[in-house]
Amino acid sequence: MSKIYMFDVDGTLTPARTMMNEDFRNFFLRWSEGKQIYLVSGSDQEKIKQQLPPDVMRQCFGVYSSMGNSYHEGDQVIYSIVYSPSRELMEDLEALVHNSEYPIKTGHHVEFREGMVNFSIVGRNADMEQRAAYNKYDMLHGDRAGIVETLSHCHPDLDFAIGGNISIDIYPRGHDKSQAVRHLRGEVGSTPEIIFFGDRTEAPGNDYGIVRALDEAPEPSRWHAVTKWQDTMSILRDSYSD
Ligand code: M1P
Repeated sequence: MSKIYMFDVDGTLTPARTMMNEDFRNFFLRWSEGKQIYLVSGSDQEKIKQQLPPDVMRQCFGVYSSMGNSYHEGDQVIYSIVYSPSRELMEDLEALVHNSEYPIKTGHHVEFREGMVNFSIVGRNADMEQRAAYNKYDMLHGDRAGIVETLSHCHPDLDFAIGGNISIDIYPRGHDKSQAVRHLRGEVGSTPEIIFFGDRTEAPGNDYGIVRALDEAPEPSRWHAVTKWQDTMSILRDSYSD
């Protein structure tokens, strides 16, 4: 085996929290035949399965979810890391929601996942319209970047990363997507080339940890920064069709 392909999900294979496009699904099924594919997402396993059809999931040898804090092969959980956020962090998140000038708060602001929490000012109950409105506000005001900066100062033991359209992933320092690369290298026991696709490859994006790990590792690797699934599809078709 000469190449391993790793894909982020939201923003890379699908729009955030949205089903995979049907044309891309058909292309991906053909393209991935005989290839070694892994997913590495900030999302949990359940959300990934809502967005990627079962036939696409079956093409994936393994799925690193919750920033690589959990790993599945098919329905089998291979590992899952436990994390309990501190009372101080929970109070800070509550205060941020309370004091935010953003007017729409839909509830479910903190979601507990394996090894991490996901935090959102508008709340994970937001519908698509509310998600789009918050995302527009965030792009205009840098809301999430400001929150990441504030929280990073108060909690130096934690990492805060932006992924998707409305939320921030929070986890113990270093427990980012680089875990997937380290685990995979250990499992495979050889040095195949890793090729990664992600949409948040710049700090504080939640793909930054994995691309940094790939750049620093002595083993061969490549990564591609995309902004939407169409970019991923074009790169796969143009550069990895063999
Ligand atoms: O992969 C990062 C995040 O992508 C989506 O984020 P949002 O809800 O902010 O659009 C979600 O899948 C989220 O769970 C995930 O952490």
